[in-house]
Amino acid sequence: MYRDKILHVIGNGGHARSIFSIIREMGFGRVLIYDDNEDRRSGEGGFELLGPISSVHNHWHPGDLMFLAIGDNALRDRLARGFISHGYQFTSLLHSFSFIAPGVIVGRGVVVMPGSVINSFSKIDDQCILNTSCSVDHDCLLGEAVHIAPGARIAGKVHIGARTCIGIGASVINNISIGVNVTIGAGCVVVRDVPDNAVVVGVPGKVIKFKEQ
Ligand code: JB2
Repeated sequence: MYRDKILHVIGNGGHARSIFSIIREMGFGRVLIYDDNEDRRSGEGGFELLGPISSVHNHWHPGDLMFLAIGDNALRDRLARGFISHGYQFTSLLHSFSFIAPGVIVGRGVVVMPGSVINSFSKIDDQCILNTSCSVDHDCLLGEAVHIAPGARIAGKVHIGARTCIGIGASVINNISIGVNVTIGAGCVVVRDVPDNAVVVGVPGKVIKFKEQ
């Protein structure tokens, strides 16, 4: 299905290394990678490592697809808005060893890593990362550029605001609302609603500070 497509990958750091196997599985005709850091322009067999991010417009053709391999939620969100305003098209990367239930809506530029489950009627907005073996249960809403880190568990009817990161192995009980730009620490158990910009750690989760905006 993707054999005739060219995929432009922005970023060649740790997150890119996580998504390469999905890109290979999807079978894109060509994969072109960009990074502003010159030290990161070597490496991945079969993929073409090009110049800085700004050079993508020299290589872009109508019908091509883009993916942002950038783990930082704020940066990914900002870059996505810029690229969309210039007409670039994003694809999502869904690994075959993930389960996406009927009724789920997945936006653009989303990655669903191996072992992840998204249950019925959840909505995953653009540029979200559903990292390795995470689960998002029924009727959840994830805003733009949310990152659910490996092994995190989100119960049913949880709302998560844009650019929030749910840390590795964290759990969120059902019917919870988490604000925008929140960080939930590794292994945290969230049992209460969380306000915007909060950093929450521990079991049960407690707000320890608020991030500057
Ligand atoms: O301020 C920036 C900037 N900061 C990092 N401006 C621009 N234009 N680019 C920036 N980058 C670029 O983001 C780096 O050059 C690199 O291409 C890309 C990714 O940065 P990094 O390698 O630091 O992290 P990552 O996002 O690939 O991976 C992190 O997040 C993942 C979700 C790692 O922690 C991974 O382990 C994690 N799985």
